[in-house]
Amino acid sequence: MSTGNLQPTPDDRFTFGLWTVGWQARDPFGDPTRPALDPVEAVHRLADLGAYGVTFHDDDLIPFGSDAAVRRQHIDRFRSALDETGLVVPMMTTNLFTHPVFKEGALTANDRSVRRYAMRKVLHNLDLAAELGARTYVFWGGREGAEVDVAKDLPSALDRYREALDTLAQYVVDQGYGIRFAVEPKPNEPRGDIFLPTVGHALAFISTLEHADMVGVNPEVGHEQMSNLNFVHGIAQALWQGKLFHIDLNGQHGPKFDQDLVFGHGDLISAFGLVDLLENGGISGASPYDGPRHFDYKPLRTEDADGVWVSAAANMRTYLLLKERAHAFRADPEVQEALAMAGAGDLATPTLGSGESYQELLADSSAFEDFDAEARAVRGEGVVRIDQLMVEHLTGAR
Ligand SMILES: [Mn+2]
Repeated sequence: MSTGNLQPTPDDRFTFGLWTVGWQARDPFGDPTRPALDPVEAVHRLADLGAYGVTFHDDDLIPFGSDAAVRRQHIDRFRSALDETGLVVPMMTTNLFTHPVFKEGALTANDRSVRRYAMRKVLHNLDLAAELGARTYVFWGGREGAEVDVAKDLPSALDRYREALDTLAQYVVDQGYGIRFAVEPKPNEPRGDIFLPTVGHALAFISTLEHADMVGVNPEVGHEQMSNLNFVHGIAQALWQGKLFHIDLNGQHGPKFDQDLVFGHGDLISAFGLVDLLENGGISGASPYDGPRHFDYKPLRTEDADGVWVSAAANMRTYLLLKERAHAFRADPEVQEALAMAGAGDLATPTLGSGESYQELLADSSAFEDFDAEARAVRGEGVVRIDQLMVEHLTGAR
């Protein structure tokens, strides 16, 4: 096994949320284990580690309730740190979940005044997103959901969600901001159940929007795995539909609370498949994702400040290791032979011939009347050999 250069550079387009390295490790059962982190220090430390950019919720940078002068002070010193380091802000988002006013929902709260307040909070932060050059604006509706289904008019909640995104998208169009929206699915936590719980739900919802063309998804590894879903399949479909506008990379050990582990520190084989898909397009080699590789993780509560930066570096190093391993896997002649034996590349060939319709298919006796299903069924498909070759590349045995 050979490893190339594993030092991250801005060309790798690694980005981190301010709330990730800045997480003080307060959980439902325990107090913080780390002091607050100045966003300016976060920018410098991430730049030193080779990151490309930072992302944030409005309240990560500007404390909730700040007046205009204080708000501007926070923005200006953050902007200076960006200018000093060259870090960019490719994505921003709104905190519509921490303040108690959002306890019953934000854009989908029963209380219309809360909904109007939430929309204004987004509009305000969209102006800052444009000012800082963000290209993607994420909507994670952590409080958009319910614990008591009979206390919520569920179809109306989806109406109000759509109304909000239609209105906010119109604002972006009218202002000429050139920002795209990305809906982030999550099945539960903090709400008992959250609306738009999976990539599939989000894609279906987006198709109903007035500005559907400017709305995609921001899937997170752990969020899909919390639902026991295959994240690689979800990403493949989002890419296939041209809707992978952003991605949140982290780790998760199956269906349980949202662990937000370092990328690759959960299901490593799934992480390999994901990086292979993002970097190589999988077997087909079709258009890989070209957006930021964004880490949305939480440094373990066991770690001190030094451990935060060890974990930040670990996300990037793991991604680069998997990228290197995926390239080696694809380049291995034995892998290529095994894939050819399994006919993996044949799936890209259309089932009907050029110009063929169902009439020709009906007339083709070799397709049905003379097709020997019993004989075909006897042949092995050769998939396990490919799985083992992948594991050997992943473990450094090849
Ligand atoms: Mn998460």
